[in-house]
Amino acid sequence: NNNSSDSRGALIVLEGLDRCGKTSQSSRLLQYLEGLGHAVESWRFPDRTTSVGQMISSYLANKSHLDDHTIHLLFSANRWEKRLLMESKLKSGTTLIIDRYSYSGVAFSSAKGLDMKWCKSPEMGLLAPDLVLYLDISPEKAAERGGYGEERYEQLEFQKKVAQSYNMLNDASWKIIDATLPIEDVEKQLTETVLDCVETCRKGKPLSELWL
Ligand code: 2DT
Repeated sequence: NNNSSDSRGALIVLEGLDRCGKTSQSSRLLQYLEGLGHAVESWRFPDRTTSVGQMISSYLANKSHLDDHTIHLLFSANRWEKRLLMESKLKSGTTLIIDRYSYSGVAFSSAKGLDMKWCKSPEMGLLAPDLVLYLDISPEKAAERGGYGEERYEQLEFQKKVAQSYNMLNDASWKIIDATLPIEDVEKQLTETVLDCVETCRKGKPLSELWL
């Protein structure tokens, strides 16, 4: 088994535009790793279950209005309130698969015109992902998949700006995956990369912090 006391879990993040397939791929990854006997959990941000998360949820549903900076800081606070738990899970050997993280935070807020450096600053000190899987799809193709919901941000013009912001964020931890391939092909690419990452972390790669 991969769970000796001195080995840690991997922090794996899925990012991408709305309708890129993040959510179905994270549940496939979860099942896959569980099937191999790994300790693994799947999380998502925003975490709408906390009181900060409920404020975010109401904002996204257009039930409340907040200044752009204010909502940005709430998204960040929603990650900070999970940081301790995240670190202890990882240190105890559990791999976390996270649907959206700080990159969504920066990409969506800077797409509104907020300064990117300002957007990154409240993320400083959060745990840095070991791997960011970016599910790459054009905004037009994502829109064709149909069913943007009713939430704020789920509009083609805005998603185009988000895509541009994402393009400025990719660093060494990123792996860009063609999200237009058939779902099984996307999954295959993800599982290969993820296994590699889990192994590297298990062998003692140190945890690090944003912003790298
Ligand atoms: P979901 O549809 O995946 O629940 O996301 N968002 C998300 C931000 O603007 N900032 C953030 O920090 C995060 C994590 C992306 C809800 C929407 O919230 C956006 C889509």
